[in-house]
Amino acid sequence: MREHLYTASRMETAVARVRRELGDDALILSSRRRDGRCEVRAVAAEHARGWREPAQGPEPRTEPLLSRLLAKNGLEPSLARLLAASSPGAPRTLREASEALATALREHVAFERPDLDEGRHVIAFAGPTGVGKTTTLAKLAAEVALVRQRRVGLITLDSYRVGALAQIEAFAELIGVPLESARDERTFERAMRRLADADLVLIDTAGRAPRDKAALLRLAEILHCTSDTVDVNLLISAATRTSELDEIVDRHAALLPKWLTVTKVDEARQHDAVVAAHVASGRPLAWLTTGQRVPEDLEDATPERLAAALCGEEVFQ
Ligand SMILES: Nc1nc2c(ncn2[C@@H]2O[C@H](COP(=O)(O)OP(=O)(O)OP(=O)(O)O)[C@@H](O)[C@H]2O)c(=O)[nH]1
Ligand SMILES: [Mg+2]
Repeated sequence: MREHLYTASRMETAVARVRRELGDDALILSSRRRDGRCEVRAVAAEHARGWREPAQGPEPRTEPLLSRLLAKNGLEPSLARLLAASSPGAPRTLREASEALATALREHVAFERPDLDEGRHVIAFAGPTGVGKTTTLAKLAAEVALVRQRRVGLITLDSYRVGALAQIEAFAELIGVPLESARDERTFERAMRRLADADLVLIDTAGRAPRDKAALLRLAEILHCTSDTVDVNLLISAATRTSELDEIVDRHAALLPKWLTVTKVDEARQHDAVVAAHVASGRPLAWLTTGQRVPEDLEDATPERLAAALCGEEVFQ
C-alpha cells in the first residue's frame, strides 16, 4: 500500500489534490494541521483493498432480525436460534422474516390433518378441563356438515360435568347432526353402530384435571374398545404455562393422541406455546382455534400462519 502525503495551506486544497491525483475514490488515511499547514495522508483506491478502518473496539454484533423477533415473542432461546439458523436468507423486513420462518417451520414442525373430504374418520377430542373441546368439535362438525356437505355424527362421553349434555345438544341441533350419548364400552359401541354410515364421527370427552389419571385410563379403554379406529385429537390451550405442558402430555399419553390442536390462540399474547406444545407432545399440529365463534374461529395449522404469528403479526385477533 503506497501512501501519499499532500500539504497545502487549506484543508480543501489538500483534499482536492488527493482527488485529482489519486482519483475520487481515494482513501484518506489521516489529516492534520502542522506548522500552519494542512497535511493529508491518502492512498489510491486500488491500494486500499483489504484496508480496514483503524480498530475502534469490536464491531457491535447485530442479532439477525428473525432471532430478535422470535426472542421478543417469547420463544425459548435455543428453539429461536434453531429456527432462525434454519431460515433461509437474511430477512430485513417483517414479511421476509415471516416467509423465511415458514420455511424453517416446515422443516422442524410437523403439520398434519385428516383429509375430511375423503373416507370415514372417527375423531375423539381430549384435553384438560375447559380447553375448548366441545366448542372446537362443534366448529369442525359445522364446517364438515354444512360447508363440505358430508354426513357427521356426534357422540358425547361427557356425563360428568353439569350442563355438558345440554351444551352439545344445542350444537347438534343448530348444525342439524345426530347426537348419541355413551358412558361405557357397551353404550359406546351402540353409539358407534348407530352412526355407522357417518363420514365423520366426532367424540366429545369430559375434561378432567391432568392429575386424574384413572379417568383418562378409563377413557382410553372405552375409546379403543371398538373395531373402528378412533383417532385422538389432543387439545392444549395456548395459555398453558410451559411448566405444565409436560404433565398434560404425559397424562394424555394413554390415549395415544394422533394430532395436536392448540386452542385459544387469540387469547395468548405470545405464540410460543403453540411450538412448545408441539415439541412437548411430538404430535403434528392439526388445527388452531382463534375465538369463541362457531364455526368461524377454527383454522388449519399451517407454517405460514404460525410463522406470521411468531413474528408478531396480529393474525389471530
Ligand atoms: N377466546 C377463546 N375462547 C374459546 C376458544 N375455544 C373455546 N373457547 C371458550 O372456552 C370456554 C370453554 O369451552 P368448552 O368448549 O366448553 O371447553 P371444554 O374443553 O369442552 O370444557 P369441559 O368439557 O368442561 O372440559 C367456552 O367459553 C368457549 O367459548 C378459543 O379459541 N378462544
Ligand atoms: Mg366440553
